[in-house]
Amino acid sequence: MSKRALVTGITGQDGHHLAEQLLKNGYTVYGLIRGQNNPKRTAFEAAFPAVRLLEGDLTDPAALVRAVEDSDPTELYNLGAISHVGYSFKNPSLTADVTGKGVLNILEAVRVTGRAETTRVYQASTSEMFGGLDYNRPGSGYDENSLFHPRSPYGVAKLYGHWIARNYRESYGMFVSCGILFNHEGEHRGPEFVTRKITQAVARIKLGLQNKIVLGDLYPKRDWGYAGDYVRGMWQMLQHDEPDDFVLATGETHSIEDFLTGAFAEVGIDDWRPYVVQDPAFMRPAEVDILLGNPEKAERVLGWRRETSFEGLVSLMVRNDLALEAVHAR
Ligand code: NAP
Ligand code: F7E
Repeated sequence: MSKRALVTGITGQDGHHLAEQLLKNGYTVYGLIRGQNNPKRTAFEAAFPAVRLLEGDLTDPAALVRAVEDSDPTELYNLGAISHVGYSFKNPSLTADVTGKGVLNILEAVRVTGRAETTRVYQASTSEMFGGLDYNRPGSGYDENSLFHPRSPYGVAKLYGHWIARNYRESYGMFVSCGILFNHEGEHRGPEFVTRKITQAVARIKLGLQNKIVLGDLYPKRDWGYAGDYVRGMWQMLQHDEPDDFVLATGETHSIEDFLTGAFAEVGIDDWRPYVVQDPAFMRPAEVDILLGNPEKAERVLGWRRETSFEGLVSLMVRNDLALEAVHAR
């Protein structure tokens, strides 16, 4: 049987890794692209000439119906979202429309086109739904049964997406699986996220192109893994016999200070403090203090394993940015 995947958010970090993996697995891959002149289109088309791009926005139900009809997907990966937590505080209504109601729009597009029984759907849920507060923080890490307490408009919108996905599974018998993914990073991470912001700055400092890096809070802890490992887990969820929810995480947590230490050490700098300035502009009205996930279920049921360590991730990202920034240093 021919395998066809429709990926929303294909121009994002995970979309890049997933497109690579699906093409390798023999899928015909369709990607949703938005905007009348999306500047990422040219670069994406050059990197992935085999991917068929379809126009559409998650807030436009008719466009989603067209995209589903045109691609007739056996698998649909809903990765599209406003995904930046800080930005979601400044644009809460837009975040609700895209990250929350967009999930409903995509599920409806599958259902009203008569594909409820034939298209398997992956919903990109997130550890931000847990909130990282003391009262609901299990020692062994958050798992599929932990309490939710989202701490941002992004987390709240994602929780709506998570529950509407579960509701379509229960109401219409649709194969909809939610991956509750903890932070995952890599060479395609957007520069607005803290890990990439640090590795780009470290590379530029090493090459004499920049002196300082301006950050917000440094104490929060995250369970950081490598995006390439996590998209493999998304695919495994849709190959499983039953739709279900799965946490993907490393089971380790590190502070931003730990990330700074590792990234600066990679270029031979022992003390990062002289290079870092803190600015409240990068702090959030409510912070998620600590995230730690427990991937036991995904490991046991799906056979998922993460292959890249925290140290390997930091090193990979710094080396990637050193190579990219070296062009500007010449
Ligand atoms: P990302 O790099 O920010 O990519 C987001 C994608 O969504 C981009 O392709 C973006 O398109 C698209 N998008 C934004 N608004 C849209 C709209 N109105 N209609 C259609 N598409 C829209 O995010 P990511 O890191 O790859 O994450 C993928 C998904 O997993 C997201 O849903 C994110 O919330 C979730 N997630 C991520 C993590 C993580 O640590 N990375 C963890 C848990 C869950 P443009 O390129 O045109 O802007
Ligand atoms: O922040 C702190 C910030 O923006 C991490 C998204 O993929 O993962 C991601 O959300 C931490 C926070 O990621 C800066 O306050 C300090 O404590 O890299 P981030 P995030 O908020 O954890 C989850 C799982 C998702 O689902 C999201 O889509 O770093 N921080 N200084 C900073 N953060 C940023 N961005 N920039 C700073 O200058």
